[in-house]
Amino acid sequence: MTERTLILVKPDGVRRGLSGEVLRRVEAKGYALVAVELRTATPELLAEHYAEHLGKPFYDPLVEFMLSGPVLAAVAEGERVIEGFRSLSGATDPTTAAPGTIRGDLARAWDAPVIHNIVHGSDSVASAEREIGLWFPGL
Ligand code: DAT
Ligand code: MG
Repeated sequence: MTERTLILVKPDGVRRGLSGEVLRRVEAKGYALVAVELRTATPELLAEHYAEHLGKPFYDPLVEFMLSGPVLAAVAEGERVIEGFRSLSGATDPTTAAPGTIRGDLARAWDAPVIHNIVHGSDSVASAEREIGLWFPGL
């Protein structure tokens, strides 16, 4: 089924100049970019985006990290792209994310209270619809 997913290159990825590398991998895999925009998040947007993590020990550091610089927000489209981009991203913990994945190739553990892992990708059809609506209300 053709789907859309929300992709964020997080502030660590933008700072390190990896936005193009992430988009390159998405396009090389065969997904189409529907929207791409460099944005600065707001506390209100992140409170909605990360609502599922409210109350967890890493929640405040996560929001602070996501506000630490611009993010590249993108929407990609394709057959099973939600699952496909999660597969391209690799596991949440970049130390053990498989080589060949974005996180496995490009990130490692940092001495920080929150994991820095370069990208966000929606994890289900419901999350993708919700997150695209938050970041790109015009789509
Ligand atoms: P993912 O981004 O792989 O979907 P998630 O939704 O569980 O992972 O968590 C959102 C982000 O929060 C994740 O990309 C990095 C950070 N994070 C998750 N679990 C963490 C933990 N145990 N300690 C520190 N940061 C964490
Ligand atoms: Mg998640």
